[in-house]
This record gives sequence, C-alpha cells and structure tokens, in this order.
Amino acid sequence: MISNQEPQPIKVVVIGDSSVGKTSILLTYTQDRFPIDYIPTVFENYSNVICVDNTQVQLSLWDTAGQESYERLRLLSYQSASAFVIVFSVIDMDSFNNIWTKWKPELEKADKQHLPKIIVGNKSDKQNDPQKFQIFWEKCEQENLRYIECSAFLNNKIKDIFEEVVRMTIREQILQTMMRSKRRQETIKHQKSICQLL
Ligand SMILES: Nc1nc2c(ncn2[C@@H]2O[C@H](COP(=O)(O)OP(=O)(O)O)[C@@H](O)[C@H]2O)c(=O)[nH]1
Ligand SMILES: [Mg+2]
Repeated sequence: MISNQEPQPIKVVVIGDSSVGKTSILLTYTQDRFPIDYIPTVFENYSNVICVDNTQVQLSLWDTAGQESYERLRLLSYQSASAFVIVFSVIDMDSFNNIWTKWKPELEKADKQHLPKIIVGNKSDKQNDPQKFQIFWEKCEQENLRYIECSAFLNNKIKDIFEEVVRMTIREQILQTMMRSKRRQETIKHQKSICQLL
C-alpha cells in the first residue's frame, strides 16, 4: 500500500575498483542507456522517488572513485549511507579479490560493516562461464552476501540491483525499529520492577 508519508530517504553508495563499470551502471540506471561516448570519473549524485514493493523511497545514488588517492573523499561519501553496492568486473579476478581485501575492510574502517550491501559482477556480456559464476556466487554465499551479475552495456539486471538494495534496506530499517522498540519496552519494564521494589 502506498502511504501519504514522506518517502523514506535511502542513500546508496557504489564502491569498487577503478574501471569495473560503477559510473556506467549508474548512468545506465538513471538514463536507461549505456554511455557510449563520454563517461565521467564520478557521476553527479542523483536523487529520485522510486516505488519498490509498494513502498515509496527517496533514493539517492552516490558514485565514488576507486583509486587510493580518492580514499579521503570516498570515506566522506560513506557518511549517512543506508547501503552499499560493491562492484567488480567478471573479467577481472583482481577486482573480485579486492572486495575481500580492500572494500570490505574499508567499510569496517568506516564502521559501516553492519549496513546492507550487495555484490555486483559487471560486464557479464564479456564472459559467460558458469564455472566462474559458481565461484563468485559461492564466495558471496559464504560471506552471507547477495550476488547479482549484470551488464551495464546490455542494460541487463541493472534495475534489479537498485530494487534489491532498496528492498534490503527497508527490511533492515524495519528490523532496527522493531529492535529499538523492544529495547525501550524492556527498559520500561525494568524501571517499573525497580519502582515496585522501592
Ligand atoms: N563490455 C562492457 N564494458 C563495460 C561495461 N560497463 C562499463 N564498461 C566499460 O568499462 C570501462 C570503465 O567503465 P566506468 O564506468 O568508467 O568504470 P568505473 O571506473 O568503475 O566508474 C569503460 O570503458 C566502459 O565503457 C559492461 O557492462 N560491459
Ligand atoms: Mg567512475
């Protein structure tokens, strides 16, 4: 059901090695076409109201630059993030390995490891090896992370990435609200029992 409330803001930050296709994914999603001419290093932040499973959200998308020299700037963009999309290229094994050795540790350093995140293998138009897919999928499964393979070039599964990350964020926020309310009730119960004792 669509409510009359203000759409809930969700900030999604896209990270991953340089050249894996982060900016292309974002441009393809927001413009519904693959950028064939010019691709900026980082695309301008974007914000739009979208509807996922009958819930309206104010989705803002933040691109980042993967290089070491941009680390300070990148960490700034992690502030008030709701979720992360970690992109690698399915034709570049290093970019996959770097998820575990660079990107996850960077999120931990920024104290964002608890936020919802999704792993995205881009450039699937260049490689269609089920064995490779299995390797990527199994590792993500082990790490308890959702894996989506996509091609910005073919505009394949691009919309699914953002719908799924919004879905995961809404679920997580509901869970957090329920836990807060439970903790509040427990505190009230505890205070009441102390009052009775006194
Ligand atoms: N074949 C193929 N090339 C892609 C795809 N996505 C991006 N690229 C290319 O990969 C290069 C790097 O893309 P870019 O979006 O700048 O990567 P970023 O550094 O991660 O933002 C560019 O030459 C893109 O045209 C894709 O899905 N398939
Ligand atoms: Mg870029």
